Amino acid sequence: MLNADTTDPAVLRELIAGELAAARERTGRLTDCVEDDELVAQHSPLMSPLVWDLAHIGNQEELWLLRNVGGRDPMHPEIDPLYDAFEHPRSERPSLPLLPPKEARGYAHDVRGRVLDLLAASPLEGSPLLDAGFAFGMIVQHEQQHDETMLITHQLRKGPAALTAPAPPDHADRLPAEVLVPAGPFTMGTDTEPWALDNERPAHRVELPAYWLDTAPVSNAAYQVFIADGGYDDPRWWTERGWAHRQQAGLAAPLFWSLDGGQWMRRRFGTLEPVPPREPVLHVSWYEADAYARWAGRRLPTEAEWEKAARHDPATGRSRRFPWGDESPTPAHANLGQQHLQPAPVGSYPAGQSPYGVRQLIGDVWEWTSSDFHGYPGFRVWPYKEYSEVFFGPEYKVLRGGSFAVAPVACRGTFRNWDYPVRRQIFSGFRTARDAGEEA
Ligand code: AVJ
Ligand code: FE
Repeated sequence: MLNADTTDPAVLRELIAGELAAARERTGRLTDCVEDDELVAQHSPLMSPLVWDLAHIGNQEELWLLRNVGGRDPMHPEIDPLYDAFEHPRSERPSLPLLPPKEARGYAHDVRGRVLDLLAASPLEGSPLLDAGFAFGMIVQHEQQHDETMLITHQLRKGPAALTAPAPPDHADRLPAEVLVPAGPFTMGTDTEPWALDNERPAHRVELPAYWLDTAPVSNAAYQVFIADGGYDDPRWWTERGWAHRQQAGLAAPLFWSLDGGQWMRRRFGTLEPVPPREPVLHVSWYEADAYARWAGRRLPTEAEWEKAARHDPATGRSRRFPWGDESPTPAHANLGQQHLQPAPVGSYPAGQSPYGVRQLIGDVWEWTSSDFHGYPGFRVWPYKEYSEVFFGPEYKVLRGGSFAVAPVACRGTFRNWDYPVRRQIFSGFRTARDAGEEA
């Protein structure tokens, strides 16, 4: 994977080609495992038909790499509006005259062939879009992000399992429940990560008071205590909006959970199974995460608290790319890349822990933070305002750290995701925090 020292264009070209191939391999796995009727069907009004994602991936790649970088003419200008995410909301997409599966695959394949020719001839420097292969990196991350979106569609899909994967390794340790992060400044965001997206920039100093942070994400077992204690029925734990939503949506447990006798069950990619007590809780909304934290006498961490715990190295005062250091993720560090279709038990991944001893910040489950999605001080749109800026504001909450569904190339200590506080079809969990106050 790319880092700031990768400057040799031949090395960079090979790396980009590898990342493009890896993304397409994943896209293939997600779309070759079901019949055409399932590719064109809408499995949930929250999601596009899989065949839309497929052609949209090709269309964005054509737009940014062939047209903007390569200066080529549009291949099929008439289809552009169909695949513009801002022209048609997801709920409308099944009624559009979309490319059928064979044509969608063919289009993405044609684009890719031309992109590989372009890459072979590109100096990968000389303009902001080309420097360090940024536009290629952005497109690789875009495809991988849609691969996560498509995995969410698979989770929402009814019917028997289409995807399988081995369980993650179970190396969970018994650890202290929380760690203390002492007061002090740290560097949030980045100026040096070559493929960082606009909302991760610029690097800036943030001063934080001391706080305690959960060593690992909140487990299903812990969450079940909240349920059993009547947490869903007690408005004291919920914000006003959260309570209104809980009432109106009839929330009583995480999405995909059901009670069978006294046993909580969950549906996971087409299989009904007992809820595993030691796994991080998954498929909860921000409102549920926030209510749990309040019930536990705690709160969600701010985005800055999450990032300091994940990146700050107290020995050097520097912020690093990942909790374990600057090296790219390996399977020993984190549960990423859809290698396993579920999170690992809480307390896993000793090699991935941060200097403060915090585990599973990267991978496993996206973690809700208390923060609204805003640009950092000095934010500049790059290269288009529809990636981040149009979403800035109080309606969206920030999630950090990536899930088992996120590719390493689209995951780092600075990466920011966002969604509405009601959403829970995403691979979302959380951990809690509290002020350290006088004791620190
Ligand atoms: C960053 C995950 C919120 O899926 O809406 C994909 C990523 N942007 N295509 C999304 C994205 C354009 C985005 N998230
Ligand atoms: Fe997209």
